[in-house]
Amino acid sequence: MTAPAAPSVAAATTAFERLRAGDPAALARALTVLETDGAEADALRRRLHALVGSAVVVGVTGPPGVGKSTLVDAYVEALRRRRRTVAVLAVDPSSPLTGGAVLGDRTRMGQHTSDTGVFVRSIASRGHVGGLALSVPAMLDAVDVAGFDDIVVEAVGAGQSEVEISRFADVTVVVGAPGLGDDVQAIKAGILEVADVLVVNKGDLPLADQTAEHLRSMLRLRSTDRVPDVLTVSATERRGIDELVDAVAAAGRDRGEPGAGPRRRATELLRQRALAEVERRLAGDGLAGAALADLGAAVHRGEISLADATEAVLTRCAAIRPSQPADDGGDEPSGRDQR
Ligand SMILES: Nc1nc2c(ncn2[C@@H]2O[C@H](COP(=O)(O)OP(=O)(O)OP(=O)(O)O)[C@@H](O)[C@H]2O)c(=O)[nH]1
Ligand SMILES: [Mg+2]
Repeated sequence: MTAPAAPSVAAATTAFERLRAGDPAALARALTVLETDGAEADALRRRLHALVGSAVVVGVTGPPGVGKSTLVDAYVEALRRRRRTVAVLAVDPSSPLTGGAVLGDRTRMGQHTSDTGVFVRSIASRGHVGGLALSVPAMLDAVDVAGFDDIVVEAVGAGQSEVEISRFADVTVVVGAPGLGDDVQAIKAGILEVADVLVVNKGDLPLADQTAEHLRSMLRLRSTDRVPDVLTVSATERRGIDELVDAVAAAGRDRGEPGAGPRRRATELLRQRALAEVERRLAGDGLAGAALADLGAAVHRGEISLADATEAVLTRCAAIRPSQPADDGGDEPSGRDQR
């Protein structure tokens, strides 16, 4: 039996059609829908997944203050000279409660506001309890459908977001600055691992070349085959930016056959959803939450191995029906309940 289309599905269909027609207001609204993640988001995501595939997603990350935003601005300029359209999603960790930062200031993108080939959007990472990955991959799909050639995601390298970014970007650019060379912990090993291209920005300052050399020697110590390029650039003086565009394009060519990026984003979305859902079920005081406490006690008493207890917890989680069923619901009987 087919239920009549829910209002959310009708709204998502309209949103999708306007998006595909390249309406910037529709894109802004679609991103809000996806970020807020209600019933309409689910319906919209389904439509988006079927059609994405041509935009190159570049993740730009690195410690605070190294010049990521200035670099992204210069990068956008260089892409526009090559007649490529570009959307920038800036992940902003600042708190909306303390006023945060003004978008134009934060992203340094003010000069592009009248250019229809550039779209800028800020994403407040504070609202994303389960991490950015719960909504950003779908937002990237929306921008992709809207027809942009390139998508740049800027994320401050604080917490998890830098590594998260690399999971749904086609190319990950890690930015550092001179002075970090002596204390390379500032660019943590975890970030180096995800870099496709490493940039030492502020190349106009002393020690930039030493920092780049330092990074190169660190990279040579690793046992992986994939050795990222290390480029020295100056975002403020617009030096080395075309080389960066070329390096990103070269790295992007290795990203797999068409559709690989969107598939990876969908997979990442699924992975994060599944993890968040397990968290949610364990946090409740229903079956899974109680099972967690009971099994924890049994592990403590040595009655069950940690591995077996883990399996048991996951089994309990799987037995709980979601409180918000997926959009089509399937035809499973609604037998089990949480209480
Ligand atoms: N000398 C020099 N300064 C730069 C360069 N690029 C950026 N800066 C300066 O570095 C400071 C930080 O720049 P942002 O672009 O805001 O750095 P960010 O990494 O985006 O900072 P967060 O978003 O706060 O992490 C600003 O004062 C910039 O003017 C550069 O190439 N050379
Ligand atoms: Mg910034």
